Amino acid sequence: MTLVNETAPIRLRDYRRPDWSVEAIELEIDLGIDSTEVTSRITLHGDPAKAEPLRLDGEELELLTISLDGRALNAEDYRYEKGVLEVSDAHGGSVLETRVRVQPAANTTLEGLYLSGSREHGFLLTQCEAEGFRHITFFPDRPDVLARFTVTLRADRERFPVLLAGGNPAGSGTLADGRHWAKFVDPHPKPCYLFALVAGRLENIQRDYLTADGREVKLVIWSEANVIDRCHYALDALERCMRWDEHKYGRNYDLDVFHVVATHDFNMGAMENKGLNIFNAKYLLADPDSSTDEEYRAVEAVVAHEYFHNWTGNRVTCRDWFQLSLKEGLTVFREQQFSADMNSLPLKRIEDVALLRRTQFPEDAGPLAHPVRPAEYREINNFYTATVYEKGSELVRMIAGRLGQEGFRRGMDLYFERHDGQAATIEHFLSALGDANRIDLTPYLAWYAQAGTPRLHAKGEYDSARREYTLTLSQQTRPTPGQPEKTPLPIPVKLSLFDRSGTMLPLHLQGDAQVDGTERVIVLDKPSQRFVFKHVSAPPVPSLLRGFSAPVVLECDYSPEELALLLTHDADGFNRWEAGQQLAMLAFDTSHDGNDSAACKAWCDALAALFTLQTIDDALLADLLTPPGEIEFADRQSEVDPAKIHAQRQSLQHRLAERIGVSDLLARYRLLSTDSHAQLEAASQAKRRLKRRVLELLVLLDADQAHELAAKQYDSASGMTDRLAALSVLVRTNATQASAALAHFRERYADNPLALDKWFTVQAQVPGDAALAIVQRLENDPAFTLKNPNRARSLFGAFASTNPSGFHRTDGAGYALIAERLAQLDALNPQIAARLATAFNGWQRLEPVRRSAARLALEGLAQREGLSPNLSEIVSNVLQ
Ligand code: 0A1
Ligand code: ZN
Repeated sequence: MTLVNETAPIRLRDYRRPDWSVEAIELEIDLGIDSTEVTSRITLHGDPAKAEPLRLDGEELELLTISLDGRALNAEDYRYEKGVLEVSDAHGGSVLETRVRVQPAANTTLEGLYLSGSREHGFLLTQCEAEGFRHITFFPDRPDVLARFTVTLRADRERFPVLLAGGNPAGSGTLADGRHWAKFVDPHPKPCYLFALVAGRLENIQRDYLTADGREVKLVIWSEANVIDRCHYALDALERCMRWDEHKYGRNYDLDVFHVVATHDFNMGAMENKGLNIFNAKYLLADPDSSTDEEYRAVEAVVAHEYFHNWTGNRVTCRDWFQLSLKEGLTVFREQQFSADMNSLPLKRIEDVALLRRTQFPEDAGPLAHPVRPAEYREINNFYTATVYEKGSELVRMIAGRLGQEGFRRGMDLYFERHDGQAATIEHFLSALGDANRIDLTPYLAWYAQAGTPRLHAKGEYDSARREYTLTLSQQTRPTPGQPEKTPLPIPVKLSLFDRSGTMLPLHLQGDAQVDGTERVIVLDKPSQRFVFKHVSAPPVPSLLRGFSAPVVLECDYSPEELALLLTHDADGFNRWEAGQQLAMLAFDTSHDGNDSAACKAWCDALAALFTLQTIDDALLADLLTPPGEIEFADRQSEVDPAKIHAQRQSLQHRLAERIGVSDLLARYRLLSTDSHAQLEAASQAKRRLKRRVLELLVLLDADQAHELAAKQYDSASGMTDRLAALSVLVRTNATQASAALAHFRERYADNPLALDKWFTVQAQVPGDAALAIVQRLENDPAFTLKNPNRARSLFGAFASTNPSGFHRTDGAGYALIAERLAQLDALNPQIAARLATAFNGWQRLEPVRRSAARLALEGLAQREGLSPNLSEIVSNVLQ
């Protein structure tokens, strides 16, 4: 099967420094919904010796006028075709002025300048990362061209009372005909992907902030009037993360104002534009009535993520888009540290590792696998992936662990000192961290260059005569597309040894002069290595990869008893959870046709004991009681039957519920229900989390009773967490009470799109064959639209990417529906279509019937005329 993909890939090894630099850009923008005129004056510097003609990027721009150093250019002086404006006579020191027209309201891609909301009430905004600026004006649209931006916005005052751009305000005033203007100057040179503007009728909340180095800053959050009351939590979170960055990394904010704007129409989570962050409303608005506890945490995390970019991304930016993880992996890591500090370290680690396994491991194991620093791409927007973000963060974490807290801070200080104001590479980052600590970190570069999740095999042998324990570690990474051969990587393995009573043993590694605590890191950097521990008096149980010290799959022949011991005794919450996950995997692999294996028994017994003990934090207990997800189980199988996986996982949970027993579950549910206020305190959140889990177990044993409780919980819930948990149990288990609750929810949240998204999602996640008809009914709901990314994701994304037993029908109707909608979506918004298409990742490992149905749908899609480069790249890669 060949798919025509005419564009040649862009390769990392072809990188060349820009021929032209831009000292400054002055923009004058006359805003209108249908037509906006952009005048740009750029001061260029080029090396006259090189004599390359000036080439600027520009997509779908209507060129009105063009002049060089004040002289209007003739048709023979320039050429504009295929997204490039070439000007023949430019020389070092030239000023090029262009005037172009763009059409915001007609722009459905949500890239460049576009309209959010309706023509009457909506507002204008921009999204430039990665290559959106070329949809606004002509410019060298690459991150290694940094320029000083001066921006003047002009618009009708009545229709666009608020005018915002990045940088510091530098004046505003009135014009004739009811128009007004506002000017902004950004003192920090920046790449054009960090440019932003916003214009419309917006309200704000604000607060004064004094930075640690004494700058008075205005923090302002903007949104449409009807949701401005839901922005307070984000403003608090912003202040918290600013303080944290000052304290933890010594980084201060560097402009006089920091604007944050919420929009319902956004392709991604949020965007770190310098001084003017723009957020998907989903990650900015929060209130107890319509946001769950998880959503509160997500708002805090994303606000922090975007703010942290001001240093890791903006002050030090990326030389080219291959270095994307330089800013993203590092910023995700910083956000994870912050969230752990604000909430709970083990819970955050559990959440992040579970996310990595659910999203990044499957990516790394299939046709879309790519290194954290890819070597080539066609469409850069397709590389905002779990690998670049989440695995990238794990790499930073490994390195930070190697350097220790102080060493990492020293390294980061040197990184900022050396590269502030520059466009840097992963090599620069590793050199700074290494140099500050006199350590050679270049071996870690291989992690950035090699795709695939390494398998770490561990085997322990105890020699009672010598009282020695030998741990043999070996590593292997399977081939990935374009990378048949793999090299061994440095894998830091944090470990402890436990005796059979659950006590940690002192560690005396052969070669060390003495005992070195009860937890330490050993580094495997060869295909295989032996580590000998001395003075071990009895066969120990190793606790390996503590805190998930490296992003690998651990293969270790634990017995069920050994895992149960760790699940019961490990003092570290994360490792306790991890032991439970491994034990559940073992139980899953060994229990068939209702026969409980030893592993299943051990898992249920250990959890039932922890359940009654009541000494563990409620939230951690909720996580312990949750087996790995269906996607994680599927990831380990060579021939996947999603319906079977769903059934087997359900039966595992059924066993657990039985082992705990109805009466204990009920008693605990009642106990947890006494705290019914939707408070944000950790203890209240933890109760809600456990209550949901208990209800989910209860419904497996006694559906009628659980449905009654759920219906009551739905009616009396004081916040969204309890309400949605109850609704989800009712809907997923087909309760008679479900339809009334759904109707109520629909009505109650008719004017709240973020809440309504959840209404679509719970229904799209009904397991099994019932899901398809539900999805088909819902797409005809008047509130459904493909034009809004959140809404499209809430239905089709939830169905195709998070409901394996619903999407992967044997008749292929799930695939056919999604393929059809992908084609429609692609015509509106290629970025969103391409992302949804990744739901097909892994189809090659489906059992034969589903596999051929999936192939048919994908090939049909591939053959359609006029697919965007975004979608066709994903479809052709997935099909390989
Ligand atoms: N840099 C943003 C992510 C982002 C990427 C692309 C976008 O538009 C195509 C928008 C946002 C972040 O990491 O938060
Ligand atoms: Zn980011």
